[in-house]
Amino acid sequence: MSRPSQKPDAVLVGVHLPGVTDHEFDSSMEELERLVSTLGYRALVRVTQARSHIDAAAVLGEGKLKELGGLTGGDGVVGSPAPKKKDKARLRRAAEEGADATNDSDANDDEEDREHDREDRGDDRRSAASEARAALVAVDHDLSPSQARNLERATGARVLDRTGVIIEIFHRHAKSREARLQVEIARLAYTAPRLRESPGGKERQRGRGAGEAALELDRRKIRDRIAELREELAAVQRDQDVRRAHRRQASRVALVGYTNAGKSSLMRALTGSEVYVEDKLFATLDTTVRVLQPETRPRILVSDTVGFIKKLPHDLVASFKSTLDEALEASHLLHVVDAADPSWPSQLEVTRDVLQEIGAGDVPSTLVMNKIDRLAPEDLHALRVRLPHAWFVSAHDPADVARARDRLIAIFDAMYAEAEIVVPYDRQAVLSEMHEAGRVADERYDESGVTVHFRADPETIARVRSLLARSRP
Ligand SMILES: Nc1nc2c(ncn2[C@@H]2O[C@H](COP(=O)(O)OP(=O)(O)OP(=O)(O)O)[C@@H](O)[C@H]2O)c(=O)[nH]1
Ligand SMILES: [Mg+2]
Repeated sequence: MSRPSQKPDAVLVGVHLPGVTDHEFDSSMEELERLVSTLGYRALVRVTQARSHIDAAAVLGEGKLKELGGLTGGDGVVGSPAPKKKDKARLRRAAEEGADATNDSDANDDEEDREHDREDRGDDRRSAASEARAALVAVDHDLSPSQARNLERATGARVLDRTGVIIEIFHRHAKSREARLQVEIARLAYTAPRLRESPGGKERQRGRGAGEAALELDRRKIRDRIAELREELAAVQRDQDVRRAHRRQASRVALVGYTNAGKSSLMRALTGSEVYVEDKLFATLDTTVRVLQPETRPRILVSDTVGFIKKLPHDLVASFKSTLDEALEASHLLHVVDAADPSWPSQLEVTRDVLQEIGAGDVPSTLVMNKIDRLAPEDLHALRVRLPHAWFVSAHDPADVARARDRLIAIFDAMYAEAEIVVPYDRQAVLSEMHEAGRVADERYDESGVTVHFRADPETIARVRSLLARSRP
């Protein structure tokens, strides 16, 4: 299936609703553009329309829909016949791969259709490679299954809403077992309600029981699968809890913030590690933990976390909560903001909202305005006046990073308490643990043991005391 070369790879669709400012609308479309290019689409065009409401049938009004159809090779009319068999098979394959949960909805699909689909399958596989770059229509509003179906028919293209795009990105980028399981759960939860109008599902392809019965079977299978995945996830997380427990005594800081703010870059700079940095949305989908370098006593652990985004699908928020548990356990958050992005205030707000939602709203935090190398001096000055308590850094500037490190150490230092502790001679293992977990000074030796001046966070002091108390005869 060859594609005329003038066709764009993807079309971004947005309706400018009343009450939405030009800036809000533009930055939302820009973000959708970045999301879609993260998926690998290159030639992008926008089809936007100012309208009092989102059209119930196909989002856009008639004229605009025609324009859209012209760009993608469809006829741009609601009520167009279903996509050709090959297209349908492609769409279904995408759905089965989890690449796309929003499309290929067809309530009227009948047994005869399915027969044809089945016959066409071998053919479709052969053409899969050439179809890989088929056009995408990405819509910046949530689509109902019927809107997705209508748009698909009018455009002859694959249709995704923002949620669908985000889920696909997560699906492609998740690396660790935990992240993969979480994405799969979110994806299935997103697919299940849309099944009503979908002809997908391998079970029905086998033709056993049509209609409702088959639909029920699909739904039950999805529910069972989700339950299975949740169990697997719980096991993986138990493992991680054990690992986390080992780290618990350390001082922790988590880098949180909107996607692409520069969290991983800052993490890299602070810890000298090779975490994944890319100018893409959601480059980081797993939490990584590294030691602040050069090492301090006690050591300070830094976690990098998944970035937030507006309209993050609720299921993903819920399922990524555990990825963010690392952050929740931190005693301090560095909230990283891309100061060079004019949308930073709304990105800041989104991050705060999501933190609140996952129960991290009360963790003390510092605002870190990043990428100041991209700001004009007068803009930087205005920001400094506006945000007197924020840190202003460029993750690319070693002097800024060194300063951030010092301030971070000072924050933890202020949380530490001090105590005189006597460690009996037969408990030297505790003493070496204290050296790991805090600062030990003034060692004085007498008959009862070593008396030290110990500086560490209050929990560590309490833990050391109870360790020593336990050994008393
Ligand atoms: N000019 C400039 N670019 C920066 C700075 N910090 C990060 N970047 C760039 O911004 C892009 C995103 O950086 P990342 O560190 O991957 O951002 P992130 O917050 O980890 O993003 P996600 O993992 O996607 O949430 C990369 O291209 C970085 O090189 C900075 O201080 N100045
Ligand atoms: Mg990152």
